[in-house]
Amino acid sequence: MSTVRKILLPNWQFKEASERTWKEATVPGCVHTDLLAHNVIPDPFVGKNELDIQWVDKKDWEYVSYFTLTESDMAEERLELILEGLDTYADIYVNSKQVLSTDNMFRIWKVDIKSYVQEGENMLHVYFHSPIAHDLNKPNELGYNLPADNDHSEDGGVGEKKLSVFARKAPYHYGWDWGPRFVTSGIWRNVYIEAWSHVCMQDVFIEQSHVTKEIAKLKANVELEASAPLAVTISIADNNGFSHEERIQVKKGKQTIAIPFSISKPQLWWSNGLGEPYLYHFSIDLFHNETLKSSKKVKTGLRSIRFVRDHDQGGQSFHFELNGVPVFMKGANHIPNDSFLTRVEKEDYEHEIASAKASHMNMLRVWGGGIYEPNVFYELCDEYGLLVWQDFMFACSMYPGDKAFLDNVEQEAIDNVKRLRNYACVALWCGNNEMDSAWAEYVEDAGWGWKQRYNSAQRKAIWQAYDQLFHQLLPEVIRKYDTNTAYWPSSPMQDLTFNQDQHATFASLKKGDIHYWDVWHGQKPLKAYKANVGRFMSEYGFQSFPEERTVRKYAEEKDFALESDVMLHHQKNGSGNRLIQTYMDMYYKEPKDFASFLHLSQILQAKAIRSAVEAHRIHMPYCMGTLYWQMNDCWPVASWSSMDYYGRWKSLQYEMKDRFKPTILIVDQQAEQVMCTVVSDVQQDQLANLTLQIVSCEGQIVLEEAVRIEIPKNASTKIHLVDLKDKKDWINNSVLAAKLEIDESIVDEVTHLFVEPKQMQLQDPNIHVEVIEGGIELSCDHFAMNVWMETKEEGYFSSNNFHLVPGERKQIYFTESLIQDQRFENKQIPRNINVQSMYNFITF
Ligand code: BMA
Repeated sequence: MSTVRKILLPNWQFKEASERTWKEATVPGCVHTDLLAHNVIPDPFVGKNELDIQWVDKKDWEYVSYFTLTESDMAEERLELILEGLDTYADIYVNSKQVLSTDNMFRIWKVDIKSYVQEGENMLHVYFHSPIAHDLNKPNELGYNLPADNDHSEDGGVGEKKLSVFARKAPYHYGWDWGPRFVTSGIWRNVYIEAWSHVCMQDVFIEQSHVTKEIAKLKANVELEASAPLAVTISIADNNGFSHEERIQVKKGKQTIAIPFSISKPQLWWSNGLGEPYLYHFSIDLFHNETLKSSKKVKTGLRSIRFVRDHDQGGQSFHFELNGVPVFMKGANHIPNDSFLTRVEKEDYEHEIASAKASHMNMLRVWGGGIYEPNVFYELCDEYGLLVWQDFMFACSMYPGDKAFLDNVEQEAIDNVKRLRNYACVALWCGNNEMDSAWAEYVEDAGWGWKQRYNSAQRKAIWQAYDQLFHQLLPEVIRKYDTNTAYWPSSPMQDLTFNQDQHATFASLKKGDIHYWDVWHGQKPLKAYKANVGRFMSEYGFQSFPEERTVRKYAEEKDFALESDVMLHHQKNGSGNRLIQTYMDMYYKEPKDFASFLHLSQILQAKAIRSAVEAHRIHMPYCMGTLYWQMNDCWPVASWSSMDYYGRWKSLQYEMKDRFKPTILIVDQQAEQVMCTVVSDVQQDQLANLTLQIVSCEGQIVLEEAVRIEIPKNASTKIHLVDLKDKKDWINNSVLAAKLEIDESIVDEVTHLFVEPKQMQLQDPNIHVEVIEGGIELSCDHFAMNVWMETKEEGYFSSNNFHLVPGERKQIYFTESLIQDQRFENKQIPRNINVQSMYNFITF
């Protein structure tokens, strides 16, 4: 009796259904990347090529693999074909007989093909129906279009028909306000045959019923199938010498066996900033008569996560408690890393997650318009200590509610909850993105104007579908399959009240989470961030352009104008360019050329999000989380991201690395007073020295103060006030340089401008760069605003986009890889460094 074996399927080929010749294919992959590899389509990301390859999604595509089975393969009782991801409408044939038909990209498909195969050569044939042709008639069948504001149906040549909502397929494939429309087809995750006899473990869930530093009470829920009753032994062991064994009589068929066990004095898993994200490596082995029959490995961290929504003075809390500690969440919203998902390698995920860690983040939100990410994403979040807010894949649309659709979604939810529930990082399941507030059932004049498009029967049907899906079906799946993780129906939302208090509106900052878009979409000035702080800010954002190097990947020199066709094509938010320009005029002088404009847009974005983050952190513990929109990009484009498609850090990423530090000083000017506040995420009280200097642009110290302060743990504390009365004459020719020192090391530095940047009297700063032990040191002769360093080689600086005051010496470290070095300790010296500052970017 052998153990369960995996048989891989080799040598894939593909073709368009009406064609004859098969071509080599990559699996996992998709039609677009295979066509690109054969030069059938041009690079989809260059120029306006997107529009020329919309034909791909109107065709059917076929994939085939010839595989060999041996005599011993054939001797197994079961040969289960497992398809971990098919995008999307596919018929699967084994040796020309249909074994399966699929309709959901997010599900895992499994079928026993024993009776269809033979010893020797066999054929697996996957026929993909065009997702567009498949769903084209759905709006007619339903009698109306469902709202789906981001679906670029016109670009796809299907007019008004919003088909994205009918397909259980990544919503962003149909276009978004930062993404192109590429409706892919393909085998996007692994395909293999699992060969076994007698008994096979399908899944092991290590349920964490009760975890404290004294004891972790756990339960291994082992899901297995046996072809006949059998006496087995199941052993559970970890990497620390713990082991536990149980003898069990299994019955014929599928069953789940619960094996309780406990680990005393467990080493807990902590999120970034609070401690080590320690992981246990569990091996679960199933034996029959001393022979190993089936085994599984589960790597997980032991921790308790509580989603706390207690009534309090301010309304109702919205925060996460990790191992009993209330944690302020700092992070961003994550979107898929590519329009073509299988191009995303482990290194790409790791670069993103290492960037998040280097930026002192502790949470990423996997947003509902993308995908349930592959295991590697969550493994890395576990390893790096990043908590995950996990949306189900529904966003900014309303969806059908027929039984077939709901059954399909239920299975999708089960598959993904089971796949992800072992990861220590998963902190919250959330039903959808912005649907509760966009529809706004209980407030007639709230929402995005969707309800009014329908008659009362249609309205009722649409809301009923919503209610069933997000208030019944999904929470029920969580209750059954992931008991210990909380569920939140929609982001943003106040509370599930079934009345007008349910929806998040900007008037209600007292409970629930908030997507604050009055700055940007609502065109309010940046100071509006300060007045609109809720209990948890799960979205807010500000666009910028990627750097010139990245723009050159899609545009040629001749396109280098904001309103050129190509630049506009890579700006998917209709008002985007106008908004960038309007805000830029408010705060900055005119950029001197196109390249400077690109960079100034990044400086502007960093300024905007900095002011939001400071407003949120200053209001801790009233506000207990800030996740800006958005971390990454799926192609090179103007967007709200902090790092571009190539993983290059925009000014914003550096700003976040600075503003998400565990202990920060916030300098806030209101009229003639400047208030200094210290926010600390550190779990101990600290003693510090605060030094304040008012320095003129030429380097003269106008005023100096030093105070000794106490910083309470995990709190925001106002510590010092500077009065600006009578000091008006030097205000646009000097800055406030503040330093916070603990045990003789500087934990934070802030250079505060008393006026808007465009009012500053800038002169050539004459920046000096000196090589020092393991890094470089910068100094200047005249105030240098928004110093920006670039190198030819790809790399990251320990700090960038900072102001430099004459007399100050700033040490900078550099790394070529954040995966190797998130703390910039490897001390690489950047070559060919180019240092500029605001003085170089603007016209005078
Ligand atoms: C948020 C997101 C996305 C969108 C972004 C920018 O609300 O949920 O739908 O891309 O705004 O508009």
